[in-house]
Amino acid sequence: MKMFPVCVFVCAVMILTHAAGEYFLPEGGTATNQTVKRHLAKRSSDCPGGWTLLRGRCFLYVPGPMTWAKAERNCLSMGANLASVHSITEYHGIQHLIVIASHGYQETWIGGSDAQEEKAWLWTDGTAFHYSNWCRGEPNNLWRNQHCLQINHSGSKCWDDVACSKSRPSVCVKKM
Ligand SMILES: [Ca+2]
Ligand SMILES: [Ca+2]
Repeated sequence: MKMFPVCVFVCAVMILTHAAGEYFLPEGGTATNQTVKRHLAKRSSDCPGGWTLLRGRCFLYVPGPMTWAKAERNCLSMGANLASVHSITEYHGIQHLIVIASHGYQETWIGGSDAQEEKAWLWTDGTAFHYSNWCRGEPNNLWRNQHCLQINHSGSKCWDDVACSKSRPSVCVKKM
């Protein structure tokens, strides 16, 4: 009978230690359901199945060729956008993703477009368009009808503006 209070104390400490280790409870904080839920969500914030984590965002290569608008809508249906790219490292990461999935450097849609205003390139996910990897002489807006961004163009595997009605595989992105 005397052991009972000891056990209660030790067990409580063990449970609390375990809880703190698992859920990163703030010091002196209490394990309200909300706290635990929030920290669990943080811990289980890896990318969904099939998506690849690249520099804090989740990317998915979609092999089925679609027009640019259909590709964006397909990404939207998964809570994502066509991919924005913000550095050479990120671009290489996306290219690697495509090579792994398709065994080649397919010309692929990402989320850049100047359809709203010529030369005013925007990303569909709303992020700033400050990095680019255009091929020499691109974007050239050929026939005044090239407003969508494909990657892996030509031997240099660089960026080209093409007609949005072309069918291409695509890459989606979403936040973790
Ligand atoms: Ca254009
Ligand atoms: Ca072009």
